Formats: sequence, C-alpha cells, structure tokens
Amino acid sequence: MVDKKITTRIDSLREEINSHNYSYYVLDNPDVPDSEYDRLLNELSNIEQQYPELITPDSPTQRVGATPLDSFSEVQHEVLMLSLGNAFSEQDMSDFDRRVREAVEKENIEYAAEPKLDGLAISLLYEKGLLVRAATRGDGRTGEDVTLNIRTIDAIPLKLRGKDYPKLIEVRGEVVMPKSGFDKLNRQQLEKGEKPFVNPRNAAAGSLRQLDPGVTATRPLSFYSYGIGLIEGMTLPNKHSEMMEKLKSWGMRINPESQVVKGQKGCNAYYEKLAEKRNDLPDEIDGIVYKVDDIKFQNILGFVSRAPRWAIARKFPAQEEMTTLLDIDIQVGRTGALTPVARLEPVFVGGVTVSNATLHNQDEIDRLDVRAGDTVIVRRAGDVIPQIVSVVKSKRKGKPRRFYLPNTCPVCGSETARFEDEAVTFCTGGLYCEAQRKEAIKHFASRRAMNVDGLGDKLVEQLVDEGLIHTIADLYNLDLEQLIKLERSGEKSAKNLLASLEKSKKTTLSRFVFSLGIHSIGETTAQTLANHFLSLENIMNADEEKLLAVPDVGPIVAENLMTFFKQTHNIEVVEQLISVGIHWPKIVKKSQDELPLAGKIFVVTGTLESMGRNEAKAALQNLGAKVSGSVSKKTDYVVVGENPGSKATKAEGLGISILDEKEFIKMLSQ
Ligand code: I6G
Repeated sequence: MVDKKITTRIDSLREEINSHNYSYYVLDNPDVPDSEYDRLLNELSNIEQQYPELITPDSPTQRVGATPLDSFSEVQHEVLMLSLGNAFSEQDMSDFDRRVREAVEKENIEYAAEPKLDGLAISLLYEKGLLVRAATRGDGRTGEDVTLNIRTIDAIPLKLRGKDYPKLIEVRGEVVMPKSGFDKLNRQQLEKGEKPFVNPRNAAAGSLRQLDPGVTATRPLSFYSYGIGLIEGMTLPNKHSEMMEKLKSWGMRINPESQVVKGQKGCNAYYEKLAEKRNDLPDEIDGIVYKVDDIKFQNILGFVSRAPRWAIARKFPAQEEMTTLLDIDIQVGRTGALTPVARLEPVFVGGVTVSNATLHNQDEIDRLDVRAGDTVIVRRAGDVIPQIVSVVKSKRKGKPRRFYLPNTCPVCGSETARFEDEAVTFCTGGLYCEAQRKEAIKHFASRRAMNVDGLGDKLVEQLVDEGLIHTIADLYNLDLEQLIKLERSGEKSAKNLLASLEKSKKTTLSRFVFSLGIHSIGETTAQTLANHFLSLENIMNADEEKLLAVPDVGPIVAENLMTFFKQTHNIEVVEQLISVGIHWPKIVKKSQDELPLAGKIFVVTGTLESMGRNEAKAALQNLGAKVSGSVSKKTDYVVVGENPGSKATKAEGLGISILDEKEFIKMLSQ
C-alpha cells in the first residue's frame, strides 16, 4: 500500500501544475516563474518514477513518452467539420448580414467576432473531462488520429477543470505556431543545416504530422478553441459567446481578441481594428470569423452545402502570392553594399502591386536557390518590404543557371569583397564608386577627417548632381564662378568654402588616411597606421605580414587596406590629392618615453558612445599610455563611460582622476 501522504502530494502537485497552466495559457497571466513550474513538474516526475503504479494518463508528466507510430489511424467525425464561406469585401459582408437579418427577421444582429487563425483545425474529444482523442479535420468527414502529438501541446489540457463539464464534449479549434516560435524554429533549422519552414502554418502542419511525438514535443505549438462539435450531458447555453466562456472555465484557451459586435457596422469596425493590429499579434491570422451569437438564430439559419449560413470568414488581402521572377538586378548602396533585387512580374499582394523584392545577400539566394525565370512566392506583410518566401521548384522550366553576386562592382568596376562570417558583399571602390560617391565626399569633408568647413551634405549632393565633382580630388579644382552659379550659393559662402578647402590641405597623415573612407579604418586605426608606418608610401606598400604586425590590425583591416590600395583608380585619386597640395608634417618616430602620455596608467570602464573599448585602448597606447584592467594606487586616470562597474567607485575611493568621455576625447585630441 502506498502511503496516503504520497497520493495526496501527487494530487496536490498535479492540481497546482494544472492551475499554473490555466493562468498561463487561458488567463494569459502567468502566476509563477518558469523555474518554479519546472521545480513542481520535476518533483511530480520524481515521485511518479518511484511509484509508477500511481501514474495516470492525465498527469502533466505524461505529455510525451509514447513510442513513435508507424502511421496515423483514421477518425470519423460524427458531427462534420465544416468549412466557412468567405467574404472578400465590405459588399460581401453586407450581403451576408442582409441574408441573416432576412432569415431571422431581426435588425442589428449580434455577432461573435474573432481572428481567423492561420493554423490547423483540430477536434479534441473529452470523455468525463479527460482528453481521449484528437483528430485533424481531414476532408471534414474523416480525419487522422493525432492524439499522441496533440498531448504534447501544453496549451491543451489533458483534463478539463472544474466539475460542471458535460460527460462528453468535442472541442474544436486551431493549432497554431506563434510567430516568435516559428522564427526561433527556423533559426534552429538553419543552424542544423536543414531547410527552414515556409510559414507558421506549414511548420504547425509539419509538426503535427510527425510519427514521433517526441519531435512534436520540441515544436512551439499552441492552441485556441473556437467552438464545439459533439456534446452529451448538457443543455447548450443560448449564446455562442456564453459557450466560449464555459469552455474557458474548463481550461480551454480562447482567443483574447474575441468580442461580440453589433450589426454590419460593428463587424466593419472590428475588421479595421484587427487589420491594423494584424502584424503585432502573436499569431498569423488571415481574416476574421463572424458567427451569429444567438444559437436560436443559428438553428433557423442552418447550413448550405458544407458551410453554416450563420458564420462567415472575412478574409484580409492575401499576404502571399505566386509570381514569376523575371531577373535579378544588383543595387549598390551608399555604403557600398551590393544588394540583389528580384524583378518580378507585377503581382497584387498585401493590398499593393509589387514588382520588386529584396533578396538581401548571397546567402539568401543560396538558401532559396532562386534563379531567373523561377515561379516564386512573394510575401508582403504590413509595411515590411516584400520578400521572396520560396521557389515553386515544380514549376521550374529547363535548367536556369544559379545566380552569384559579381566579383566586380556593376557601377564602377572595382573589385567586390566579402569577409568570412559576414553576409554582405561590398564594392571596394569607395571614393571612386558613383554609387558611394556622395557618402565618400561627405565623409572626406567631415570635421574629424579633412574638416572642410562650409561643405554641408546638401552642397555635396548638389555638386555631384550637377556633375561638378566626380572624385574627392575634384573638390580642390572648384572655382568661384562654378560655386556662385549653384542654387542658393552666395559669393560670400563660396569664397569661404574655397578658403576652407585651401586650409584643409594642411593636415596630418592619420586624418588623411581616415578621410579616404576605407572600410573598417576608423580614426584610431588610421592613427595607429600613421604612427607605425610613418609615411603614406609605407602604408600603401605594406603587405599582409607587415600590416598584421601592427597592434590592433587584424586580417579584415589588413585585407581592406590591401584591396583599396591595389585599385589603380584609388591610387590615382590619392596622387591627385597630393598633387593639388595636400600635405602633412613628417612624422618622426618618437621613442616611447617621448610620447605625450608616456608612463601614465589608464583604466577604461563602462561603455563609450564614440568608440569601442579596444579602440580607446589603441588610442591611449598610441600616445604612450599603458592600459590596465584593474584599478590600483598606481592608476593615473580612470575613463568612465555609461554604466560603469565597481572600478569607478574604487577609483573615487582612491582619489584617482576620473575622466568622462568628453574629457577623455579632449585629452586624446590634445
Ligand atoms: O475554420 C474555422 C476557423 C475558425 C471555423 C470556425 C472558426 O471559428 C473561429 N468556425 C466554424 C464554425 C467553422 N470553421 C466551421
């Protein structure tokens, strides 16, 4: 005989776990942290392992555990699982409402409205409150028995709550995969090198079709009930909405957006509200279902062919459509990134006509295996830019060639590059590439680069658009007459600009290297390079070995520098800049102790807004300082960024000078 204490503890654990599940799924109001829930489940599982004779099929530990099936058996639906009629417009809705009003001879009908989830219809049979069978809809008459898989879904109770449930009830509803779970599952699929799912509906369907419930258990599935089929041992309430409240009290999850609305006006307002919310909802929905709320009226209306006349699904405009991919073009962005763009046979999707969709990068093209001429599925959800979801391989004609981003930039012909572990392919043309020209010039003239006063972004755009400058070197060939002719440019400001261009010719080697806008060469790296190599020629001619010998220069910086200085047009621009008179003082290698911060010990703590920790470290080392990881009496300065740790407090206690970011930058520039 098992001790009474054990059975009491088992009962109380099961009740407590079920109650937490109810709060979490049905009330949408978790009442304990996950860790506490896991602890209770663990305790129950441990006791059940010691007393296997006390395990019952409705125990919360018994969701997974069945051995894989060979196939699914068939289930006959005693009450047919019907489909719904569709409405695609306000006119269709108005026709539906008129038919209802005429049939029941009443105005201002009350409708139970709820989102139409994009999932799989499921029937759940509860006998004496216990889940005994779960089946797919199938053709409405015959479905498949998916009980073992359905049992793994935490949102579906294995046992109904309370006492007033009928002796037999078939709950119907939709199994869905929430958008967040879908995204996570697809990331995992990609990490495992497996094919991602096309959409949450397919992922949910695929997960329920697993013969091994152990696999289904790993999938983030959820469930909402929307009605009933068979029922015995209870008189139905008068309203559909009251029945839904009953289901909720028995532990069935119902959609929190459900609402009773009045008349066609109420239906339209509900539709507009949900259409606006659609993209922010946790689950994919493809429309709204309206049901006449009064069961007496439902009985009057009855059925037509295989759909109830008392319900309708008002569909949102489709977010996915099929079309032909005519070609793949390449756009070069202002940062030099090459983006493949799908040119499409125009298609109406998500409420607009779409003729382009981004393909992001080479990885995405490889993942989709998309080729010119393919039939593709395009998705446009809300204001998000249209995406290609998948290729309909069965419709591919012949053997179109795979698409690869080119080795040279389609705009300027410079080499393109892509680094290991990075998705973006970019043009190395920088200053020379027309697509990047405006940005390159703005960067060149900026305060921390060549500091050309009076050359604002608008003026740069104007100069390029008017064809007055093609490269940064052309800036130094501008004359007064050209500038005055420009719209909104007075003589005084033109003169000022020419003077500031002249002034900018006197610079430093590090500013000059930074101003060239080479990928990944920030101010500090430019400074490090100048200090290390002492001359522009040395930097331009450095090979990989020499570059990698510089502190703070890694393989990416080295490759970017070499690629940049390998291109003839970049060398030409540099030569032109030197020939118009840009110059800098010769750098004389100073011994370590002649540097301005020689002998000083710094600690950097917290997050700096303008540079990373490594960059700050390199900048200090360039000036001869030592950078330490911990504060001691020997520390001279502590640089404090956002959210500093205990180091700042310790420094204060020791009376060490503290620099905020502004003071630190000032010190570096001095
Ligand atoms: O397929 C359906 C989805 C949602 C439904 C449904 C529903 O209610 C929210 N309701 C009924 C009555 C039927 N199909 C037949």
